[in-house]
Amino acid sequence: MSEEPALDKSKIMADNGWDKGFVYFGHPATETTVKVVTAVQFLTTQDNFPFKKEDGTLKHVILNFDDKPIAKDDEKNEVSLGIDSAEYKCVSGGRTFMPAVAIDGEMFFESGEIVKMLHEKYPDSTLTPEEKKQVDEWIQFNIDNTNRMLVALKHFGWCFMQGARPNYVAYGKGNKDDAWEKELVKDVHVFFEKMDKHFVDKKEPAFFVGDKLTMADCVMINWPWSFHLIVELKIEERYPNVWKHFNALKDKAIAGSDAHYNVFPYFANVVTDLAKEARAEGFHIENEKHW
Ligand SMILES: N[C@@H](CCC(=O)N[C@@H](CS)C(=O)NCC(=O)O)C(=O)O
Repeated sequence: MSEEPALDKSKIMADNGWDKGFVYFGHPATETTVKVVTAVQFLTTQDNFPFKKEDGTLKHVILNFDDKPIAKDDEKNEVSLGIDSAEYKCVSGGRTFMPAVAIDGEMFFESGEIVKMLHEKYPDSTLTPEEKKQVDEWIQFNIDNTNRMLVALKHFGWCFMQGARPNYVAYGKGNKDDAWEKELVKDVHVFFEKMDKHFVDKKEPAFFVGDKLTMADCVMINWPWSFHLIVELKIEERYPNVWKHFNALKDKAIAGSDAHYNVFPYFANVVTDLAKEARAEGFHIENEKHW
């Protein structure tokens, strides 16, 4: 009986040119990858970021939700890979989630941690010390809340589509009691309320800090869109200043955000369709008993 030879991470990295330069892995439409894609696009406007698409030192590997091996489309100049493929599991140390970044072969994970690392490694010299402090605070606020907010999105939304995947099986309809759900919704409320208060009197509603794009916007970019589309949270009604901010930033169409704003809704439509009946029966983040 012949066994498949074990995959070798260094070989996969070297064979694909991922051992040198900057490589980011993920599907740009997704709520976690968009943070990294917009952050990387933002960095390409800074002189201290040494990687460029034109000279091949900046590469994007598109991850899809399947188990297909590495595929190169020379016409589109795209490389893609399945998140459940043996190759991705090998280079990611067994992780089956996105995004990831490789810098000269060293792998980094966790969207919020990646943006924090990039912000520290390639600082934005246009920020005043006070602005930098605020950007740092939003980056940390995102890190502190990411997993909890993703649990809410999984439980009330993504499970309808992804429920069989290992990272989702604990959540979804019938898997948690009322008290657990109420606590979760309370945390979602505290999270959005903080953002809503921040934007009440802000003159430039598009951006979190000052009147220009910063890493704070990249790292926080997905939340209103995710909760609006995936769990049908009534953001406009409950958090009108967040909604005003969301629309103002969306109108700016910042580099790297296009797929998230325009392709992500297709995933969301699938979730919404699958969730319709359960939501009508009361399994809904908006169920009054949680508020
Ligand atoms: N805490 C991780 C979460 C990553 C995550 O959940 N990514 C989703 C896509 S938005 C994913 O890959 N899900 C597939 C899975 O968990 O099986 C991060 O922020 O990077």
